[in-house]
Amino acid sequence: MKREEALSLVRDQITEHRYTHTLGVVDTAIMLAEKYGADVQKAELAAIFHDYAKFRSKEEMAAIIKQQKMDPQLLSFHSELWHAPAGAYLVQKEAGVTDEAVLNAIRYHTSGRIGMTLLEKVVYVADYIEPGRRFPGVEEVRELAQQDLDAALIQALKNTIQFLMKKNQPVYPDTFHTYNDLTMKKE
Ligand code: DGI
Ligand code: FE
Ligand code: FE
Ligand code: FE
Repeated sequence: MKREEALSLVRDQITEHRYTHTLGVVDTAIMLAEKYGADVQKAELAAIFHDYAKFRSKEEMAAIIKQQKMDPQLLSFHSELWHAPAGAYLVQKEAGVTDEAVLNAIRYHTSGRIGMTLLEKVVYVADYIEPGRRFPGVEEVRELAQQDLDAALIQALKNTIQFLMKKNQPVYPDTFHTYNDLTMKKE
């Protein structure tokens, strides 16, 4: 699919603010893919579609998670997590994206997973550091992303887990598993 066609499909699904965020993720994902040797076109496509389902109703996303037999635990955790797996499904169904590597980068862009691919890491980190993001700790992750993608990803996960814990919110197990997996692999 061409960039412009994909962008116009996404633009109809999300708010203007979220669309601006998406354009930032696209630029950042392309930059990181070039830097770390990921497939640039796949990174671009995954970034364009990563928040496709962000404004679907909770009811629709929960129904998809049940019908498609996704991790049922998701439903016990914050609904903010649902747009990633539900989005991968909807992008396949409605936009006709079939590339599993691209769909997985969408599916795991919020929680991560054990054994993340380079493409998945690129999209995860791009989502976290795109130029429109302004939250405590983002600058540190931006700097790490210039040197070491895994270090940037670990720091982003750490910030997310700490942020959730400070608010007394539960942390989805895959978020912890991803943090542990990457931290144990680092020498
Ligand atoms: O969709 P975005 O805002 O661009 O970013 P995202 O998809 O990475 O994250 C969406 C939200 O999900 C964010 O506010 C943090 C939250 N989140 C990420 N991991 C977890 C989580 N929430 C819970 N409860 N548990 C998690 O493990
Ligand atoms: Fe998202
Ligand atoms: Fe993210
Ligand atoms: Fe996003």
